[in-house]
Amino acid sequence: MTSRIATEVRDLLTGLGVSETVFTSGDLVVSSPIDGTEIARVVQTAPDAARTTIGAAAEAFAAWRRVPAPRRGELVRLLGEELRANKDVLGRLVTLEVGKVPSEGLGEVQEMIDICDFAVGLSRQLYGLTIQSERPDHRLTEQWHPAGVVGIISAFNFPVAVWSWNAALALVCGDAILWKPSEKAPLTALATHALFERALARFGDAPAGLSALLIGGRDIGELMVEDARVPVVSATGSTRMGRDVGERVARRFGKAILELGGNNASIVTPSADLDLTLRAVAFGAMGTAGQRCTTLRRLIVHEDLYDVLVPRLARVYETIAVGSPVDSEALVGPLIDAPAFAAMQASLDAARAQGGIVHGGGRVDVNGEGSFYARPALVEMPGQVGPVKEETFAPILYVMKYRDLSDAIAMQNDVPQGLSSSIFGTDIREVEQFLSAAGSDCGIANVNMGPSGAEIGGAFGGEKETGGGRESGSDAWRAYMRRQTNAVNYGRTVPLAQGVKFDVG
Ligand code: UN1
Repeated sequence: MTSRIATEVRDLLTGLGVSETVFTSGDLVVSSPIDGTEIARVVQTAPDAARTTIGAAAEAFAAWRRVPAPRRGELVRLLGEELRANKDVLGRLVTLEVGKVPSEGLGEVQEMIDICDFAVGLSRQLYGLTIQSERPDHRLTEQWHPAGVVGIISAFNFPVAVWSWNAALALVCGDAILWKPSEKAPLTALATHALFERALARFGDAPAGLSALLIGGRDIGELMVEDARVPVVSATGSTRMGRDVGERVARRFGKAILELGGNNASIVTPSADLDLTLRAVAFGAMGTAGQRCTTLRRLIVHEDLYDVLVPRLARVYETIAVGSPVDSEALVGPLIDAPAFAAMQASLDAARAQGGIVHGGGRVDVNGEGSFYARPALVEMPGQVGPVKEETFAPILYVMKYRDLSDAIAMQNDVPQGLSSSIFGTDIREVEQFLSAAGSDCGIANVNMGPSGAEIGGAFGGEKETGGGRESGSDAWRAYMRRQTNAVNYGRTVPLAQGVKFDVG
């Protein structure tokens, strides 16, 4: 029997022009986490077809790199227009396929629109440098050229926005793109690509093969990772996956942009505004059902505040609405699948074994056996031990005490991951210590907000096991181009650098 979610998904996808065969006659089974029902069977890309697609992308690149960048920006501007016009449809599909509550589904599409706007502006920039030459009548410059085919591997939790961060930049930078979406979220990828194809049709003369989807499991991703025709691979997902991708891409001297695990902490100092802190912590730790790389997972609270803040927080955890994103106004939707729920329970058991006091965390029956909803868990921990140092992709917030800010910062940094972090406080000395070179070691460090929910304007990514890549705003575009230094002699002699003489008379 076709579920009501399957019917809605079918109507939305066909409305965008995706052929029904593509998502009903394959063997990649997709279920909605909302009620666990099967919603599609997507056709996977065969390995041979994937190799041909990579070849076509390489050919498209050869043409696209010669198109002036502002003209390339026009394609991304049209993509942004399609996304604006179809924000509701794509946002709804994000909700249906991965279970995000409506405002977060729509927010994800807004993030795509924002990066398109940003990239359009960039298409008239992509600045190089001029450098003063030490030689007379010489000019020294640096310019940026397109890098080649960019392979994008994305995760289920931001099934479309992370693609757009990479795609919008890569396209204006003159690259061709390939996209291997998460096996758990191929439908939103099909929808996004249909919108991209509309933009292409309106654009008119983009080379065939400029962008393609590679749908399937790990083996299809590996084809891209191993292929020297793909000089840049941008991968979002687990540290385990990223270590493998990074090593393989490096072995063939390709470049990897890695955005991997986070184990993000916030420090609550004595000068914090507690009402603000409470709201920000709630969104940071429970938003997206704890399934963001940037989710707040560790709260390090000054001992003088602990007995005030933690009971207030526990009340929010007890009362926050957990429920279906389509049938309720709940702020916390489902976990993606059964393994995610099992991992959450395993971490809670491990925390208990280490002396943790667990509030919440149990299963909430919303739509029966096949779907996995959980009450977010607040866990008081005696110290930073066991599961606290791991990333469990679920709504678990470990709370710990500190006395000196330096100890709190050391604790915040004492995990393998280095994506995001934040401090709550109004004492400028404490805040600046946290932001200083001896402060947070993460790629993102915020003040009076949680670690998640970044705008696209800043560079996004993190250090240590988070992988070191940067995507999205600021100068992240450079990773999608290759740098070339140009020295030009416009004189009539051959003066050598460093005063070297080589006079052949
Ligand atoms: C992710 O979880 O992979 O900063 C990306 C945020 C979002 C992006 C998260 N803008 O939380």
